[in-house]
Amino acid sequence: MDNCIFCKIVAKQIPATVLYEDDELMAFNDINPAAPVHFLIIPKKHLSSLADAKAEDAVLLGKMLELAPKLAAQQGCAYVEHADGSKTGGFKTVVNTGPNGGQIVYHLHMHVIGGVKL
Ligand code: D5M
Repeated sequence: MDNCIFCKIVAKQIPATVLYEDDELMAFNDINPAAPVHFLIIPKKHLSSLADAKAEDAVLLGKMLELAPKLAAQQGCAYVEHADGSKTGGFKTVVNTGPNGGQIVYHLHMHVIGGVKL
């Protein structure tokens, strides 16, 4: 997508602090962080929003969800269930969709936010 800022990040045409990259996914820090940890996980393939995802994208969406806790842990936000049953850490995942969902960038992305109690 020519005019998509996240496609430009994927193409390395504009800079980002990249936390993870493979053939299908990329994760980078949000330029306007809402918390000490705030990064975005995107598919490299351009999908405008979650509403544009098709059944064939289900595995890709699953990979985004699976990556979130791994990268969150690397960023110091691991969710831990302790032996005594207590729970610590964790993070928030958000996918804004469309104007009423507060979506600003129309390339599907999952926010991962943490580092404070939200
Ligand atoms: O949020 C879009 C998010 O994308 C918002 O939190 C800012 C972030 N953003 C916008 N441009 C960049 C660049 N260039 N690098 C990193 N992060 C960026 P949403 O409201 O979900 O569409």
